[in-house]
Amino acid sequence: MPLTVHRLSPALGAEVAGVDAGTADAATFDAIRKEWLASDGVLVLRNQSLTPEQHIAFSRRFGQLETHVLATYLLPGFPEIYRVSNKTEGGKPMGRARAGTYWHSDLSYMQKPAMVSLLYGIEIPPIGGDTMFCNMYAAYDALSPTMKTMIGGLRAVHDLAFAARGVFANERPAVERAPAAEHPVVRTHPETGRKALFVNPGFTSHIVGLAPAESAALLGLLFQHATQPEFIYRHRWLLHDLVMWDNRCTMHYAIADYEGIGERYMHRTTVLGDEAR
Ligand SMILES: O=C(O)CCC(=O)C(=O)O
Repeated sequence: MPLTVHRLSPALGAEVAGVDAGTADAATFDAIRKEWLASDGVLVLRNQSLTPEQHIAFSRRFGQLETHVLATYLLPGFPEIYRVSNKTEGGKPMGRARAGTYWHSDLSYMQKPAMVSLLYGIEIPPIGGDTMFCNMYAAYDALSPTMKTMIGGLRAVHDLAFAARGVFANERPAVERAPAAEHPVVRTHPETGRKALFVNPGFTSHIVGLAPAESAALLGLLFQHATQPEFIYRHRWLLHDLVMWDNRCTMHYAIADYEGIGERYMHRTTVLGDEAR
């Protein structure tokens, strides 16, 4: 079945209407997957109606699911689902509040970083709570040939304990158990064959073989370059969107600007990918 697809921004992103992820047959799933790869990293399925079981089953069609290291935010009975929310129940958080309020690529601190994350918007505030995505293929392509040569053979360390000093300060015991991983600064996407920058402010602690000041300066330059508005799509959530982002060629940033405005409750699954090469 051909899908009806609309590009959401020149930078990246596309939306598909009229498909039901919960009941998609194999041909529909293949078409969704093809459009996801063609979207440069963000595909939005509108108007979904997914039980946790359906969300998990749809996600498993991409590959093996990961159980998030922050166990307190997992959906009871469904360890594959990580909850992102500003809501509380009986005084306890219903999900991680202010999750991802920094540029990052999911699980880049793991040996096999995430392939795709699938975030389902179950409650959204009337305004605010957008998620920004940046296209790391475009960021790489726009570098000068000399810079591409300079960074081509470099590797960087991604470390959740590094993040623990900042955004994860309240989660220290859990995140400091996670070992660090080393990846190329430029990776080749295993499915599209395109090159993408693969460093992010959230989890990349340093570039291997550079002095600390050199590493900080180069990473700062690459982060500033990658997050230029021209490379960004800002997703304004509609109720029951299922947003699927490719962590191999994008970074994302969740904007925490809705406290006192409304409640936001989301379910996320994460599919493991290959080692970055
Ligand atoms: O809440 C969002 O929009 C995204 C949260 C996030 O960054 C994540 O789940 O990795």
